Amino acid sequence: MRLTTRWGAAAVATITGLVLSGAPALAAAPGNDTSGSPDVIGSLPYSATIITSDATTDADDAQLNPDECGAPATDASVWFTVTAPADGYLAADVSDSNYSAGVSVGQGTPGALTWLTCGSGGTAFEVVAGQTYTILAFDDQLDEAGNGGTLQITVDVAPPPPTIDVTVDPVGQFDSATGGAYLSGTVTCDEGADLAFVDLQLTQRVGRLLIRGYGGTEAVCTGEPEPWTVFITGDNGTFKGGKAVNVTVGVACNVTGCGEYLADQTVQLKGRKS
Ligand SMILES: [Ca+2]
Repeated sequence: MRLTTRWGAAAVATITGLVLSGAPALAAAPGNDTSGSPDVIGSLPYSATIITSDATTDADDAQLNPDECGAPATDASVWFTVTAPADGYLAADVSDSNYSAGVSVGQGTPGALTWLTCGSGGTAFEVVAGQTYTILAFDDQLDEAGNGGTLQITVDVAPPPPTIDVTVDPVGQFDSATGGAYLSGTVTCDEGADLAFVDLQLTQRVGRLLIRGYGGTEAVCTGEPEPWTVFITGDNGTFKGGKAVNVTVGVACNVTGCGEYLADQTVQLKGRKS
């Protein structure tokens, strides 16, 4: 599943104008073109293929595209509702459509919808059991062409954002040949994370200088503690034996969102044979 969040300003800036295709003969708008007649998603996982070439956009769409969402367009929009089977997260994915599609999610009745979140290609959203959510799927015109096409939409339960925990060994090593320092530890993050990394900032007072360096590594998320080692060189000098302060940032993301870890600690640097 490929999901991205919101629409970036750079992407919006590329939109120079909409090119609307002529309506083919014998065409008809899909039954869920307007907010008053959504397709009701009965059970999950849900998937559907809908020809949206003759779907239209209207004022109700605008309610689900506030400035915070920022979709360049909500052309060829179609509507769905889904009632959450349990507390947690749902994900709506339209990235397999044959045009640049996006989704936006809200709650309420048509004409009085409260926007929750949106995304190009899809989005995930937190849900409360028994509550009904409105999903709008549309042509966001990032491809600057056409009006809809073949919409492929799936809606399913999604995992919560992954958790991540990082440990840093209290003793690191400095390498007198290079002036760099090795820090090590473990990272524990939930299986299923698409992206995870550990970033480190190491600072050490050496004489009158505050030596500062940065390093990082991608993390493997298995649900178990996995070892990491990072080599950090000082940007403005070399590290020495003694105390140093380390700031650790860990991030792990999945389709729903990201979990973060942030901590600082004192580490002791000891010499290493190079
Ligand atoms: Ca519509």
